Amino acid sequence: MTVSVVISGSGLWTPPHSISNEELVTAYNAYAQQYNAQHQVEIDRGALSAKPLSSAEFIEKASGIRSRFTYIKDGILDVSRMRPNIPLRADDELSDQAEMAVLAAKKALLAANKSAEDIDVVIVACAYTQRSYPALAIEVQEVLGIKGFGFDMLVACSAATFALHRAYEMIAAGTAKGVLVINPELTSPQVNYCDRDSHFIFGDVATALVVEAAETANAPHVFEILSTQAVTSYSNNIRSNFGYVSRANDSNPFGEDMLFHQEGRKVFKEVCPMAVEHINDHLSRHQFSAINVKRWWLHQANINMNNLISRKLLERDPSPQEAPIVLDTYANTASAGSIIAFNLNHQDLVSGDIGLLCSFGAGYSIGSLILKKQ
Ligand code: CO8
Repeated sequence: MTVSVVISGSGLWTPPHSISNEELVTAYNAYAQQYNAQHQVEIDRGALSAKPLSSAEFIEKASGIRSRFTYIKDGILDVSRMRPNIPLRADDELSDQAEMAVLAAKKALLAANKSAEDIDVVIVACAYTQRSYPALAIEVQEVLGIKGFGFDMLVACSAATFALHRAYEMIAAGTAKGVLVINPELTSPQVNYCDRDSHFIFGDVATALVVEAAETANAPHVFEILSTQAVTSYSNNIRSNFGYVSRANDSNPFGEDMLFHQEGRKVFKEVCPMAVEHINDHLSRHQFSAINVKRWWLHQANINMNNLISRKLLERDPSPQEAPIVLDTYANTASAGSIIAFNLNHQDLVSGDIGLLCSFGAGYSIGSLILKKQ
């Protein structure tokens, strides 16, 4: 018997703090000017490069980002710190990312009209986990009182979609009855707020989705997963060298290459055509083309990337309703971006409408799901 698998609820937890481009640029420029004054001699000698100044106008034009949410604001705008000041929690306290995950998960359960007894798998999928073990998913499982099992998975920008693929397969195979896919994207600790080219890109958020069989779903907004498709292709153009081997390498745990860094132009040029080809290929498996898609919940890294991809697919500009953008307020939230777009823009669709959820980015990795409103 073929099991119809659905997404029956979504949750979005938005952190209480936000930082505008202007605030971020003011702090960065003060830091850069202080750095340049302190290193004037080496800069004049050519031993060091001066830190260039950032601009709020550039950021908005180049990325579509106007502000970002942060889990903790304290420290990020402090010129003598330039990183969030997140208090250390004891082992017997709830960890930061588990807290974010639980807040989003509760909202997803509510939207899906489900409780802990209906779930038997928890997947925490995001770009970073704050520790290796015990898995955050198991901590979240314990807090929510879920029986069964949980695991963490990291696929950077595609963690959320790749986790949804795993959830789909588990429900289809009958090895799970209800899966919670949660994306606590705590990106701010990995952002280099001293780097003009990347200080503006990321924000914090947590999203969650409930995946179950259609026959158990009883929520008002249910989307059947018609199919999934994924591809990866190795690239060093988006990289973080942060990892547990640093201690044995004697490398600096605060070094710049331990933080997010990228060749943004190359990423833009290489990922856009990959994404277009991937999406067209996925749609063609159903004899669909772009005109059959009512809603595009695309990865949210850069508005110009989304516009280019949408134009290539549709041969016209999409309306803001067709391909919603959340970058302006949320910035790039790693794997959660397309899920935020889904969360905020799915209730108006009617039975039979087709939507496409797609992530693209670091790895490189692309993950898509074709969804049909029930
Ligand atoms: N202010 C003023 N000027 C600037 C700034 C700034 N902040 N930054 C760069 N410039 C300057 C550059 O130095 C350059 O000057 P010049 O022409 O003199 O050399 C000029 O502006 C143009 O620079 P770029 O060519 O780099 O500018 P772009 O138009 O390409 O825009 C972007 C830069 C916005 C980074 C763009 O290239 C981009 O978005 N590319 C795609 C990036 C992308 O999708 N990356 C994936 C992100 S990774 C991901 O989604 C998940 C990773 C895991 C999570 C990580 C969590 C921390």
